[in-house]
Amino acid sequence: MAGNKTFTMLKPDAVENGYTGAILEQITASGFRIVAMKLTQMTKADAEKFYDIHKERPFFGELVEFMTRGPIVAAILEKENAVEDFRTLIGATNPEEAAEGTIRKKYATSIGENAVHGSDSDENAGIEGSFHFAGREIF
Ligand code: RTP
Ligand code: MG
Repeated sequence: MAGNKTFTMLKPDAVENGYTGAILEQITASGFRIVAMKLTQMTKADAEKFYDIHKERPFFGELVEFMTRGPIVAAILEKENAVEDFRTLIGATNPEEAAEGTIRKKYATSIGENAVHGSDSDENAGIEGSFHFAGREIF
């Protein structure tokens, strides 16, 4: 079923700030169906592996530190055109550049602590979903 799933994480800042319910409400109200979900915390090794593509970037250490400092909500979402539509819903990486009404505009703190992750391709959605969930956890 390529093309209709994406993977998301509500990042530690969003969970700490008590935005979990509001963000999930906006996601489901926007037509995404939750097909897998859990509260979990990544280890340093998990985060380094998940963000391997960014390992040469100057913010890598900060990103791993941030993503491991507390629990996240990991979820797989289903909707037609899921990857692209979800990235539209969350808005630009930097909340200052994110469109009005987007999740990052409303709930992100900074470019680093930006409340939510969204997969950037169908291929990565599959890889990232499998990183966090076993087959029997996906409905
Ligand atoms: P994400 O992967 O979390 O959905 O975000 P994205 O595609 O919009 O951004 P990406 O370029 O993939 O960067 C991944 C995450 O790294 C942190 N970041 N910090 N300090 C900085 O300049 C900086 N740039 C990126 C953010 O948490 C970003 O979401
Ligand atoms: Mg990305």
